[in-house]
Amino acid sequence: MKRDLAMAFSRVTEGAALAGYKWLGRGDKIAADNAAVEVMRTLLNQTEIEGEIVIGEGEIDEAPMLFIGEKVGLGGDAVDIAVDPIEGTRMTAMGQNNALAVLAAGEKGSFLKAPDMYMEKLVVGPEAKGCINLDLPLATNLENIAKALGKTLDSLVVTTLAKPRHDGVIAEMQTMGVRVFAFPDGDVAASILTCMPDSEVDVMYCIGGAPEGVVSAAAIRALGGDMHARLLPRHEVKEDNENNRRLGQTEIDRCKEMGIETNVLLRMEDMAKSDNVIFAGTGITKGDLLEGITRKGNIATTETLLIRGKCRTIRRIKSTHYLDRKDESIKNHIV
Ligand code: VTB
Repeated sequence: MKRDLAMAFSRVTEGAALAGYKWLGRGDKIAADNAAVEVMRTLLNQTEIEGEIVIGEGEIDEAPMLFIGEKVGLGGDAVDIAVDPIEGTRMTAMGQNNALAVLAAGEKGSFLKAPDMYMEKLVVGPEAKGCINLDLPLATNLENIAKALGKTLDSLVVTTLAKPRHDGVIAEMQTMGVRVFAFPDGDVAASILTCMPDSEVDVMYCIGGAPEGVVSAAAIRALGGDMHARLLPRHEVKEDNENNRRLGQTEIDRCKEMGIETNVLLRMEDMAKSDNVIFAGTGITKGDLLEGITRKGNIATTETLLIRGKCRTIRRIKSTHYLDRKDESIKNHIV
Protein backbone atom coordinates (compact mmCIF):
# COMPACT_ATOMS: atom_id res chain seq x y z
CA MET A 1 0.00 0.00 0.00
CA LYS A 2 1.52 3.29 -1.07
CA ARG A 3 2.18 5.69 1.80
CA ASP A 4 0.43 8.56 0.01
CA LEU A 5 -2.84 6.70 0.41
CA ALA A 6 -2.84 7.68 4.08
CA MET A 7 -3.57 11.29 3.21
CA ALA A 8 -6.31 10.20 0.82
CA PHE A 9 -7.97 8.15 3.57
CA SER A 10 -7.88 11.09 5.96
CA ARG A 11 -9.87 13.08 3.41
CA VAL A 12 -12.44 10.28 3.38
CA THR A 13 -13.02 10.31 7.16
CA GLU A 14 -12.99 14.13 7.22
CA GLY A 15 -15.79 14.12 4.65
CA ALA A 16 -17.81 11.48 6.48
CA ALA A 17 -17.40 13.36 9.77
CA LEU A 18 -18.55 16.64 8.21
CA ALA A 19 -21.61 14.84 6.83
CA GLY A 20 -22.37 13.35 10.24
CA TYR A 21 -21.89 16.74 11.87
CA LYS A 22 -24.62 18.24 9.70
CA TRP A 23 -27.03 15.98 11.62
CA LEU A 24 -25.50 16.54 15.04
CA GLY A 25 -28.09 16.70 17.79
CA ARG A 26 -31.07 16.32 15.45
CA GLY A 27 -32.23 13.00 16.89
CA ASP A 28 -32.05 11.17 13.56
CA LYS A 29 -29.27 8.60 13.64
CA ILE A 30 -30.31 7.00 10.35
CA ALA A 31 -30.11 10.28 8.43
CA ALA A 32 -26.70 11.00 9.98
CA ASP A 33 -25.43 7.55 9.05
CA ASN A 34 -26.82 7.70 5.50
CA ALA A 35 -25.14 11.05 4.87
CA ALA A 36 -21.78 9.85 6.21
CA VAL A 37 -22.00 6.59 4.24
CA GLU A 38 -22.83 8.44 1.03
CA VAL A 39 -19.88 10.82 1.41
CA MET A 40 -17.48 8.07 2.41
CA ARG A 41 -18.48 6.06 -0.60
CA THR A 42 -18.19 9.01 -2.99
CA LEU A 43 -14.72 9.91 -1.68
CA LEU A 44 -13.48 6.30 -1.66
CA ASN A 45 -14.57 6.07 -5.28
CA GLN A 46 -12.36 9.09 -6.05
CA THR A 47 -9.33 7.37 -4.48
CA GLU A 48 -6.65 5.53 -6.45
CA ILE A 49 -7.25 2.08 -5.05
CA GLU A 50 -8.81 -1.16 -6.10
CA GLY A 51 -10.66 -1.44 -2.82
CA GLU A 52 -13.08 -3.91 -1.32
CA ILE A 53 -15.17 -3.22 1.76
CA VAL A 54 -14.66 -6.16 4.13
CA ILE A 55 -16.22 -4.61 7.24
CA GLY A 56 -19.01 -2.21 6.44
CA GLU A 57 -22.59 -1.26 6.90
CA GLY A 58 -23.98 -4.79 6.84
CA GLU A 59 -24.62 -7.19 4.00
CA ILE A 60 -25.77 -6.24 0.54
CA ASP A 61 -29.48 -6.87 1.17
CA GLU A 62 -29.52 -4.84 4.38
CA ALA A 63 -27.68 -1.70 3.39
CA PRO A 64 -27.61 -0.04 0.00
CA MET A 65 -24.16 1.47 0.43
CA LEU A 66 -20.74 0.36 1.57
CA PHE A 67 -21.92 -3.19 2.02
CA ILE A 68 -19.52 -6.02 2.67
CA GLY A 69 -18.06 -7.06 -0.66
CA GLU A 70 -18.62 -3.70 -2.35
CA LYS A 71 -15.82 -2.62 -4.66
CA VAL A 72 -14.62 0.97 -4.38
CA GLY A 73 -11.95 3.15 -5.94
CA LEU A 74 -10.60 4.35 -9.28
CA GLY A 75 -8.17 1.43 -9.60
CA GLY A 76 -4.67 1.06 -8.19
CA ASP A 77 -3.35 -0.82 -5.15
CA ALA A 78 -5.57 -3.74 -4.09
CA VAL A 79 -6.71 -2.95 -0.55
CA ASP A 80 -9.22 -4.29 1.93
CA ILE A 81 -11.14 -1.64 3.82
CA ALA A 82 -12.99 -1.71 7.12
CA VAL A 83 -15.29 1.26 7.65
CA ASP A 84 -17.54 2.70 10.28
CA PRO A 85 -18.75 5.95 8.68
CA ILE A 86 -20.17 6.98 12.05
CA GLU A 87 -18.83 5.12 15.07
CA GLY A 88 -21.57 6.39 17.37
CA THR A 89 -24.70 7.24 15.38
CA ARG A 90 -26.62 7.61 18.65
CA MET A 91 -23.93 9.94 20.02
CA THR A 92 -24.13 12.04 16.87
CA ALA A 93 -27.92 12.17 16.92
CA MET A 94 -27.95 13.10 20.61
CA GLY A 95 -24.89 15.37 20.64
CA GLN A 96 -22.89 13.10 22.97
CA ASN A 97 -19.11 12.83 23.15
CA ASN A 98 -16.69 10.62 21.22
CA ALA A 99 -18.46 10.04 17.92
CA LEU A 100 -15.93 9.42 15.13
CA ALA A 101 -15.82 8.63 11.43
CA VAL A 102 -13.31 5.78 11.04
CA LEU A 103 -11.65 3.70 8.36
CA ALA A 104 -8.89 1.12 8.35
CA ALA A 105 -7.18 -0.13 5.21
CA GLY A 106 -4.71 -2.90 4.58
CA GLU A 107 -3.43 -5.19 1.87
CA LYS A 108 -5.77 -7.92 0.64
CA GLY A 109 -6.69 -10.39 3.38
CA SER A 110 -5.56 -8.06 6.18
CA PHE A 111 -8.74 -8.11 8.25
CA LEU A 112 -10.83 -10.72 10.01
CA LYS A 113 -14.15 -11.16 8.28
CA ALA A 114 -16.85 -11.53 10.88
CA PRO A 115 -20.60 -10.87 11.06
CA ASP A 116 -21.93 -7.77 12.80
CA MET A 117 -22.39 -9.26 16.27
CA TYR A 118 -21.07 -8.75 19.79
CA MET A 119 -17.40 -9.04 20.64
CA GLU A 120 -15.68 -9.07 24.01
CA LYS A 121 -12.47 -7.01 23.87
CA LEU A 122 -9.43 -6.43 26.03
CA VAL A 123 -6.95 -3.80 24.83
CA VAL A 124 -3.65 -2.49 26.22
CA GLY A 125 -0.93 -0.13 25.09
CA PRO A 126 2.60 -1.08 23.91
CA GLU A 127 4.09 -1.35 27.42
CA ALA A 128 1.72 -4.17 28.36
CA LYS A 129 1.97 -6.00 25.03
CA GLY A 130 2.15 -9.77 25.44
CA CYS A 131 0.78 -9.95 28.97
CA ILE A 132 -2.96 -10.20 28.29
CA ASN A 133 -4.94 -13.41 28.02
CA LEU A 134 -8.69 -13.19 27.62
CA ASP A 135 -8.98 -16.87 28.58
CA LEU A 136 -7.96 -15.85 32.12
CA PRO A 137 -10.28 -13.93 34.48
CA LEU A 138 -10.33 -10.14 34.01
CA ALA A 139 -8.99 -9.65 37.55
CA THR A 140 -5.90 -11.75 36.72
CA ASN A 141 -5.37 -9.75 33.54
CA LEU A 142 -5.55 -6.47 35.43
CA GLU A 143 -3.00 -7.74 37.97
CA ASN A 144 -0.67 -8.86 35.16
CA ILE A 145 -1.06 -5.57 33.30
CA ALA A 146 -0.37 -3.53 36.46
CA LYS A 147 2.76 -5.63 37.07
CA ALA A 148 3.97 -5.10 33.49
CA LEU A 149 3.44 -1.36 33.81
CA GLY A 150 5.07 -1.20 37.24
CA LYS A 151 1.87 0.25 38.67
CA THR A 152 -0.29 -0.52 41.67
CA LEU A 153 -3.89 -1.52 40.96
CA ASP A 154 -5.16 1.77 42.37
CA SER A 155 -3.23 3.72 39.76
CA LEU A 156 -4.50 1.60 36.86
CA VAL A 157 -7.10 3.23 34.59
CA VAL A 158 -9.57 1.13 32.60
CA THR A 159 -12.05 2.46 30.05
CA THR A 160 -15.26 0.60 29.33
CA LEU A 161 -18.78 1.30 28.11
CA ALA A 162 -21.42 2.33 30.65
CA LYS A 163 -23.86 -0.41 29.69
CA PRO A 164 -25.99 -2.41 32.14
CA ARG A 165 -24.20 -5.58 30.94
CA HIS A 166 -20.99 -4.19 32.44
CA ASP A 167 -22.40 -3.24 35.86
CA GLY A 168 -20.96 -6.36 37.50
CA VAL A 169 -17.54 -6.04 35.91
CA ILE A 170 -17.31 -2.31 36.72
CA ALA A 171 -18.13 -2.99 40.38
CA GLU A 172 -15.57 -5.82 40.44
CA MET A 173 -12.82 -3.59 39.01
CA GLN A 174 -13.64 -0.76 41.41
CA THR A 175 -13.56 -3.18 44.34
CA MET A 176 -10.04 -4.13 43.20
CA GLY A 177 -9.15 -0.44 43.48
CA VAL A 178 -8.91 0.16 39.74
CA ARG A 179 -10.19 3.47 38.35
CA VAL A 180 -12.90 2.98 35.73
CA PHE A 181 -13.81 5.55 33.08
CA ALA A 182 -17.14 4.38 31.66
CA PHE A 183 -17.98 6.03 28.32
CA PRO A 184 -21.68 5.90 27.34
CA ASP A 185 -20.69 4.64 23.87
CA GLY A 186 -17.77 4.41 21.47
CA ASP A 187 -15.24 1.69 22.18
CA VAL A 188 -12.99 2.53 19.22
CA ALA A 189 -11.96 5.81 20.87
CA ALA A 190 -11.80 4.07 24.27
CA SER A 191 -9.49 1.39 22.81
CA ILE A 192 -7.14 3.77 21.00
CA LEU A 193 -6.68 5.83 24.17
CA THR A 194 -4.75 2.90 25.69
CA CYS A 195 -2.03 3.44 23.07
CA MET A 196 -1.77 7.21 22.97
CA PRO A 197 1.47 8.40 24.54
CA ASP A 198 -0.24 11.33 26.27
CA SER A 199 -3.24 9.41 27.66
CA GLU A 200 -3.67 8.12 31.21
CA VAL A 201 -5.75 5.15 30.04
CA ASP A 202 -4.03 1.76 30.50
CA VAL A 203 -6.70 -0.78 29.54
CA MET A 204 -9.97 -1.02 27.63
CA TYR A 205 -12.37 -3.83 28.45
CA CYS A 206 -15.92 -4.18 27.13
CA ILE A 207 -18.42 -6.15 25.15
CA GLY A 208 -19.18 -4.07 22.04
CA GLY A 209 -19.53 -4.55 18.31
CA ALA A 210 -17.33 -6.87 16.22
CA PRO A 211 -16.88 -4.38 13.32
CA GLU A 212 -15.67 -1.78 15.82
CA GLY A 213 -13.37 -4.47 17.22
CA VAL A 214 -11.71 -5.15 13.87
CA VAL A 215 -11.25 -1.43 13.15
CA SER A 216 -9.77 -1.02 16.64
CA ALA A 217 -7.44 -4.00 16.11
CA ALA A 218 -6.01 -2.27 13.02
CA ALA A 219 -5.37 0.94 14.97
CA ILE A 220 -3.97 -0.89 18.00
CA ARG A 221 -1.64 -2.97 15.82
CA ALA A 222 -0.48 0.16 14.01
CA LEU A 223 0.25 1.76 17.40
CA GLY A 224 2.12 -1.27 18.80
CA GLY A 225 -0.46 -2.15 21.45
CA ASP A 226 -2.16 -5.48 22.05
CA MET A 227 -5.69 -6.81 21.90
CA HIS A 228 -7.56 -10.03 22.60
CA ALA A 229 -11.18 -10.59 21.64
CA ARG A 230 -13.93 -13.16 21.42
CA LEU A 231 -17.13 -13.21 19.34
CA LEU A 232 -20.21 -13.70 21.50
CA PRO A 233 -23.69 -14.75 20.34
CA ARG A 234 -26.47 -12.33 21.21
CA HIS A 235 -28.19 -14.43 23.88
CA GLU A 236 -24.95 -14.58 25.88
CA VAL A 237 -24.74 -10.77 25.97
CA LYS A 238 -28.34 -9.62 26.03
CA GLU A 239 -31.26 -11.34 27.76
CA ASP A 240 -31.32 -15.11 27.23
CA ASN A 241 -34.82 -15.29 25.72
CA GLU A 242 -36.23 -17.14 22.72
CA ASN A 243 -35.76 -14.30 20.24
CA ASN A 244 -32.16 -13.62 21.26
CA ARG A 245 -31.36 -17.36 21.21
CA ARG A 246 -32.68 -17.54 17.66
CA LEU A 247 -30.63 -14.49 16.60
CA GLY A 248 -27.63 -15.87 18.46
CA GLN A 249 -27.93 -19.19 16.64
CA THR A 250 -27.99 -17.33 13.31
CA GLU A 251 -24.76 -15.58 14.33
CA ILE A 252 -23.15 -18.89 15.28
CA ASP A 253 -24.16 -20.33 11.89
CA ARG A 254 -22.86 -17.26 10.01
CA CYS A 255 -19.53 -17.57 11.81
CA LYS A 256 -19.27 -21.24 10.82
CA GLU A 257 -19.96 -20.33 7.17
CA MET A 258 -17.17 -17.76 7.38
CA GLY A 259 -14.77 -20.28 8.90
CA ILE A 260 -14.60 -18.70 12.36
CA GLU A 261 -16.03 -19.60 15.73
CA THR A 262 -17.79 -17.82 18.56
CA ASN A 263 -16.43 -18.01 22.12
CA VAL A 264 -12.90 -18.61 20.87
CA LEU A 265 -9.95 -16.36 21.65
CA LEU A 266 -8.99 -14.04 18.81
CA ARG A 267 -5.60 -12.36 18.94
CA MET A 268 -4.88 -8.94 17.48
CA GLU A 269 -2.92 -10.68 14.70
CA ASP A 270 -6.02 -12.72 13.78
CA MET A 271 -8.06 -9.54 13.36
CA ALA A 272 -5.45 -7.26 11.78
CA LYS A 273 -3.07 -9.59 9.99
CA SER A 274 -0.39 -7.16 8.81
CA ASP A 275 1.57 -4.17 10.09
CA ASN A 276 1.00 -2.48 6.80
CA VAL A 277 -2.29 -0.92 7.85
CA ILE A 278 -3.55 2.63 7.76
CA PHE A 279 -6.07 3.96 10.25
CA ALA A 280 -7.90 7.25 9.84
CA GLY A 281 -10.41 8.64 12.33
CA THR A 282 -11.99 12.10 12.41
CA GLY A 283 -13.86 13.45 15.44
CA ILE A 284 -17.50 14.34 14.87
CA THR A 285 -18.52 15.30 18.41
CA LYS A 286 -15.98 16.48 20.94
CA GLY A 287 -14.19 13.65 22.61
CA ASP A 288 -11.36 12.25 24.71
CA LEU A 289 -9.32 11.15 21.71
CA LEU A 290 -10.11 13.83 19.16
CA GLU A 291 -11.62 17.27 19.14
CA GLY A 292 -15.02 17.38 17.53
CA ILE A 293 -15.96 19.52 14.59
CA THR A 294 -16.51 23.20 15.17
CA ARG A 295 -18.33 25.27 12.65
CA LYS A 296 -18.78 28.96 12.17
CA GLY A 297 -20.80 29.87 9.15
CA ASN A 298 -19.20 28.24 6.16
CA ILE A 299 -15.94 27.42 7.91
CA ALA A 300 -15.55 24.12 9.74
CA THR A 301 -12.51 22.65 11.50
CA THR A 302 -11.82 18.95 11.85
CA GLU A 303 -9.22 16.96 13.74
CA THR A 304 -8.09 13.63 12.32
CA LEU A 305 -5.87 10.93 13.73
CA LEU A 306 -3.95 9.30 10.91
CA ILE A 307 -1.76 6.32 11.74
CA ARG A 308 0.48 4.37 9.37
CA GLY A 309 1.35 1.03 10.90
CA LYS A 310 4.38 0.27 8.78
CA CYS A 311 6.47 3.11 10.21
CA ARG A 312 4.20 3.89 13.17
CA THR A 313 3.74 7.55 12.37
CA ILE A 314 0.93 9.16 14.32
CA ARG A 315 -0.37 12.33 12.73
CA ARG A 316 -2.98 14.67 14.08
CA ILE A 317 -4.30 16.71 11.21
CA LYS A 318 -6.21 19.90 11.91
CA SER A 319 -8.03 21.05 8.83
CA THR A 320 -10.01 24.14 8.06
CA HIS A 321 -12.73 23.55 5.51
CA TYR A 322 -14.46 26.24 3.46
CA LEU A 323 -17.67 24.31 3.04
CA ASP A 324 -19.05 26.40 0.19
CA ARG A 325 -15.97 25.48 -1.89
CA LYS A 326 -16.33 21.72 -1.42
CA ASP A 327 -16.66 19.42 -4.40
CA GLU A 328 -20.19 19.29 -5.80
CA SER A 329 -20.21 15.50 -5.42
CA ILE A 330 -20.44 15.81 -1.61
CA LYS A 331 -21.44 19.42 -0.98
CA ASN A 332 -25.14 18.88 -0.35
CA HIS A 333 -24.33 16.37 2.42
CA ILE A 334 -22.03 18.62 4.37
CA VAL A 335 -23.15 22.24 3.95
C1 VTB B 1 -21.15 -1.19 20.40
C2 VTB B 1 -19.81 -0.48 20.48
C3 VTB B 1 -19.86 0.87 19.78
O1 VTB B 1 -22.26 0.93 20.20
O2 VTB B 1 -21.39 -1.53 19.06
C4 VTB B 1 -22.25 -0.29 20.92
O3 VTB B 1 -18.81 -1.28 19.88
C5 VTB B 1 -23.66 -0.91 20.81
O4 VTB B 1 -24.01 -1.39 22.06
O5 VTB B 1 -18.65 1.56 19.98
P1 VTB B 1 -25.52 -1.76 22.45
O6 VTB B 1 -25.87 -2.94 21.64
O7 VTB B 1 -25.50 -2.04 23.90
O8 VTB B 1 -26.38 -0.57 22.10
C6 VTB B 1 -21.06 1.70 20.29
O9 VTB B 1 -20.84 2.09 21.63
C7 VTB B 1 -21.22 2.97 19.45
O10 VTB B 1 -21.44 2.64 18.12
